Amino acid sequence: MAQFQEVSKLSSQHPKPPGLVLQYGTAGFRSNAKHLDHAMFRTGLLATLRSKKTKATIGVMVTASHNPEEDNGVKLIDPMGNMVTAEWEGYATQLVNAEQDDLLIVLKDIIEKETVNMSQEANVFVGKDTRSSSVSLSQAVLDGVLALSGHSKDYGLVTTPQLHYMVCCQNTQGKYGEPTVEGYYRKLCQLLYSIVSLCVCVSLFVCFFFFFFFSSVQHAIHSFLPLHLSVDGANGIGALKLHEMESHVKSELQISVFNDGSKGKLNYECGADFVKMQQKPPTGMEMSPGERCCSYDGDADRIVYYYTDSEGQFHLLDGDKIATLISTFLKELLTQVGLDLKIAVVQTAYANGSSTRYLEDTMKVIVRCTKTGVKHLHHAAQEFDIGVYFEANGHGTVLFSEVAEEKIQLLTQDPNTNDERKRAAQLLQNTINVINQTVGDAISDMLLIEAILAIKGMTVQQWDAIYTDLPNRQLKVKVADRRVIDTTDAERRAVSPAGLQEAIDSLVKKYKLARSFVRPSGTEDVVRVYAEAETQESADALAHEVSLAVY
Ligand code: 16G
Ligand code: ZN
Repeated sequence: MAQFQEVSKLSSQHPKPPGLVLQYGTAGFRSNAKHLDHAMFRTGLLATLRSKKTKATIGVMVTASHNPEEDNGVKLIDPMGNMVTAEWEGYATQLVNAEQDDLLIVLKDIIEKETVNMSQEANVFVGKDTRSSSVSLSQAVLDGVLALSGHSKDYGLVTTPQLHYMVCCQNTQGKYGEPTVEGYYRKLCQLLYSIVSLCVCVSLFVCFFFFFFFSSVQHAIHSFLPLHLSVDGANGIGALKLHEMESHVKSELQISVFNDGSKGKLNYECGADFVKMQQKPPTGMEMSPGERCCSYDGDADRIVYYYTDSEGQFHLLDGDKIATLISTFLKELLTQVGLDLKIAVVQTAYANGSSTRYLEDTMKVIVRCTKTGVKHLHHAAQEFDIGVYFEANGHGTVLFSEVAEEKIQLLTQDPNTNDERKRAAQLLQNTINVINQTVGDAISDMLLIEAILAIKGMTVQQWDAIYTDLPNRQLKVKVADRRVIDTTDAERRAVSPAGLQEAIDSLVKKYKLARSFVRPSGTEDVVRVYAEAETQESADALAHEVSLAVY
């Protein structure tokens, strides 16, 4: 077939280094950019097949997120903006690892197994981050789509969540929004305006209720507008996009962008991963005591907040604190509207023990723990009316079931609902719209957090004080073969090698409020060790002792 001749011809321009093996993991394919040209071309092929199979638009994002500038990676996005299924992850690994002469055999095998109708049209959206290698690598993806006569749309420089959003908009015929970057800003920012204006209404209402004078009402309005925030853009795509968005929110939110890529290197001593792992501010950021700051990662799907206090002490508000703020806000609104919707928070084993205790014991919210990796959290969150999921590293979002969305929308239109209830329903409705439900999104999460803080009249210090994190430490250990470690119970217990869990258990017993686990990394050739305890010294010592037990 002519189609396959084109694949042969173009694939010879993107040859596979013989013997190289890559694995499609939680972050897609990720490696040094030098090894990825063939993987990109072949991911373009597979995206085209997936599009034919699903009769929908598929996304391909070229990024290595928080990895160093020299690395790159690629990830497929399914029609509703989700990650691809496990089966197709398997096909991706098979196709990318096929030696040059076997490529067509493996390709035809996938077509046959999935009964792909090759005469079906295919559409693929492609996006890339700011890495210098992303230019040629995204071209390789486009070549792959072309080789199977698929249509492609190159969005160029976009954040990962923006591309997820475009794919979802396209496949829902605009129901989710308009599949353009401008449409994305308009959707997200308009909601900030209305959330803030509703907040003004709430302030007016509260002030009226307490018989405050008009002047104090004015004060209440002006005391939080515009909001001020310093953002570390990790010298990546997030910084570019914040500059693009600035004009949309000028009078509501003033953003000072640091590490915007004009001087520094991508993710180098900056970005959400650096700040979370090092528990210190990024370089290149000017911070005054008490000032609210946040960091994005290299593809802007993660966010963490922080501030320094008057003594210069650094305080981190990670994904757990964000999940707590958002779920508390949503739970309060649900109580106000009187809707009986099941809300849950989904975390991983990395969630700080204090956050889990606070959510379960004080907030009385259902908490679920899943394996690391967004798809696991996303999947678990789908089981509830409202599922708030966040990894401690700052990747997360909120999912609303169709039933929840319908009930909330009905309330906003119900003529028999009183004003206070209607306002709360309207806030819920606006919250739904500001959230990127396809995947964690630093820009969307930031706009929501800023709105919540404004509505609650809360400072970053008050948010931080909701609960106190247990001191913790993460270490990585290099071992001969990390796959000998197998885990169960959402990665909280090791089942192999024999004796390891017993060793961890007896070490944990030595410390107060202690917990520790080990798991093989899905993105690096290391074993990760996590420990928390009553004091930083204990957490450090426990992490060290557990890492010795791993050898
Ligand atoms: C990937 C995952 C992230 C997870 C991280 C863990 C996605 C989109 N990303 O970046 O959620 O926290 O891997 O890395 O799923 P690790 O396995 O090396 O600890
Ligand atoms: Zn990322």
